Amino acid sequence: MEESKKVIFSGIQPSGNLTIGNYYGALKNWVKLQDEYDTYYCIVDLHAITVKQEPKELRRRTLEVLAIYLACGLDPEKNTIFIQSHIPAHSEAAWLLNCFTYTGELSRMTQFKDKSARYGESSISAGLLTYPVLMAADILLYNADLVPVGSDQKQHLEITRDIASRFNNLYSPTFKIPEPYIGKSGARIMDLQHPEKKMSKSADNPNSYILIMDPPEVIRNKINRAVTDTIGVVKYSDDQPGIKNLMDILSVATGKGIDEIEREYEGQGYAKFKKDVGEAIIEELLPVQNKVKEYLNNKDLLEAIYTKGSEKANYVARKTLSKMQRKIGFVAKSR
Ligand code: AQP
Repeated sequence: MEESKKVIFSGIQPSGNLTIGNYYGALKNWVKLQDEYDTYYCIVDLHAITVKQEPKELRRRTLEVLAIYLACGLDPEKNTIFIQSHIPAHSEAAWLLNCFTYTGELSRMTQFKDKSARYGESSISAGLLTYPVLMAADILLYNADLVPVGSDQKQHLEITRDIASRFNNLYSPTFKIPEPYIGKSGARIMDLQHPEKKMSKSADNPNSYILIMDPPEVIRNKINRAVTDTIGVVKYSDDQPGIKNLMDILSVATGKGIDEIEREYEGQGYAKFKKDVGEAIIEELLPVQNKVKEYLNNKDLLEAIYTKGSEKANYVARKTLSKMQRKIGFVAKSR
């Protein structure tokens, strides 16, 4: 039975505190996949250090992300949940795959262009350029069939497929070629101050995002300050990107359809609408926040969970890595 399940791999970087973008765009959907698929959910700390991180904060956030995964409903018995840096095969495979990737294709990646523009020439690490190769290693090590990706990550999955095919053609079939997983529900949540950009945990202005751990008062204030327009009608239109985003949020938080929301707020202006969006988020996040706090008070349990996850992940990843090493022509280690 277990063998027939398709494999899914995904992860979130502990590069900042998680936002409702991570919640509605990733976590809430991951939970729905845990019965049907063989799922690997990773906290991708190796990816996080492609930009500067404060060590103490990185450590704190990594455990908090794990607590959030669990609090959102990911069951450690059903999913392999682990911390990326605990599995040396990720770094080793990434090096090998680096040698089958062209610098030209890496420098064309939109995320690299965006982040390098943001952090300035002198502080762009080589890791930021080779980030997609590490992501390819993450996915290919577990023979993932499917990778849930937001539209911003599509390019990285494409390059993973290219690298895998290149390796397979050069040697012999080694890697499964992964497909994007497009969920039935799930939304792209936009920046509350600049709704033309996606909501990002590393945005400079805290009013741009709502954190999963933001207290109710903060959530109310941030929604109140969210940019709207002077049209004054709750309508799902590209001319009203701020309102459109808030409608998407209300829809994923309550399960109401967009048409239903338009009808409900017809002729009412924005005040009541914004209030309801804030309350819907609070209602959904409060139980999650309480569970996160409980998990964070039980560090032994967190340690037991990531240790168990890394044992399974390590077994699978090492097997793929050995296969890669053998095909490339490395001399096998004596046992
Ligand atoms: N705004 C969003 N809307 C929908 N989905 C989102 N995701 C992130 N932001 C949104 C989804 O969360 C998963 C993991 O994201 P990540 O943290 O690994 O990287 P990211 O996409 O680069 O997220 P951030 O918040 O923008 O991180 P920083 O600021 O550190 O670069 C993915 O499945 C992603 O689609």
